[in-house]
Amino acid sequence: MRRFEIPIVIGRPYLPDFGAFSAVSEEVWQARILSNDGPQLRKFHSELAAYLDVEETNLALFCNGTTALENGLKALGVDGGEVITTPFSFVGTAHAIVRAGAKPVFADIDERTLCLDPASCERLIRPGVTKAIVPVHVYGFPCDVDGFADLSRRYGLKIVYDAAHAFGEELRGRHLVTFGDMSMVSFHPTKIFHTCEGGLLTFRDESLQQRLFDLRNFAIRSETSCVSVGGNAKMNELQAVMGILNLRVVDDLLSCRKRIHRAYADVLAGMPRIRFLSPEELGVREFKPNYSYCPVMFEDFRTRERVYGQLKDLCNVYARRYFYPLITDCPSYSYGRGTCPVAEDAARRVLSLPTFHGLAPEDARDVARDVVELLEGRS
Ligand code: T4K
Repeated sequence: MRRFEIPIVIGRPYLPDFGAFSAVSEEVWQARILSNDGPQLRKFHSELAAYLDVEETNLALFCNGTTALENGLKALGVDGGEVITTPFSFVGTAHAIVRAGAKPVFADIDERTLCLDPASCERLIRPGVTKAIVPVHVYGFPCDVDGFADLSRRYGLKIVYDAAHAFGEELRGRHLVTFGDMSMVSFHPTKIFHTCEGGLLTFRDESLQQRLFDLRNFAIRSETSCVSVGGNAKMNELQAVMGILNLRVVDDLLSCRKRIHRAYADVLAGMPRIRFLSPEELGVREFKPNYSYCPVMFEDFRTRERVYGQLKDLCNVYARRYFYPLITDCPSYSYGRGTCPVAEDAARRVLSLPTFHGLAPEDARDVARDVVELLEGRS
């Protein structure tokens, strides 16, 4: 068994060369524009639109992903209604729904993809009360986009994807983060592509953009005009600089994750007593994954807890139990506890293994071997 000298943490942000960052930041210093839709933000907005192959009218940048989702839901008018979502996600997904003035209602997940199950959602739809569904592309695994499009058509509901994990992925030749009525992407440092903190909304209906800009900047449109109520959710110029630089190396960021994922798969795929969750195993056609997470499913809670603890204590490896506890285990959402058995089971058995730009594939392979040895050992 290998004990790493330097701790292997779950993730570390990629950082561009400091010289390159200061060179572009020099422009910020010269301009002394630090926020409020400055030149770097506008440049990043255009470059992102080009990368995602969407019109500039169909996206909006925010200070973080949770705020983006909250404002997106506000713009779609979910206030006072119910929004169906998954308990198997980061708690920010549910918080955004509440902060947009709606009640999250929790449906169960598909046991293969761990993403929200459209059939489970359909049972919870209340005509006139349910306003939207927020499925999450968990670990970057694509939701059943056809199933949700069908629900949207039949019940007139908005589909807003939490695509926090899905940057860089393509489904049927289109960026996964452009599906649905709206999609939110997180640019947090723990994500493949980041802007220190940051968030993005892409949306189908371009008329939403003005409303989103209003929500983002106090609804101020000019020195003398404030048209409604808005907050402050702006991305600043240095965040945008980070985004511009990281976008230049996005292919490298993606291929590095692929190499790490492959190293884990070499050891873990097909192993008895565990399931290494991989996009290949899901068999989604015409899908280009980003390999943003490397989750393993153990046979039971006790084994997961033991391996998680021993990886830390014996190997100096800091895996994380994303997503445990479930959102419905948090006091604010406990009304959903016991209603989603598949999610409850998955949360107790899953473990995300470290993956980040700079993690050597040989080290990932050793982490995987440690997992296997611990699994075979006795508690
Ligand atoms: N929806 C979903 C499905 C999400 O996963 C998230 C965020 C959101 C919505 C909300 O998007 P944002 O509003 O965040 O844009 C992390 C992140 O804080 C969170 O953004 C993320 N999901 C969640 C899955 O993971 P923690 O509690 O694991 O973060 P933390 O501080 O323990 O850091 C993890 C590791 O990364 C540590 O080993 C330290 C390292 N790290 C972290 C930061 C922030 C660094 O090396 N440098 C850093 O700057 O939550």
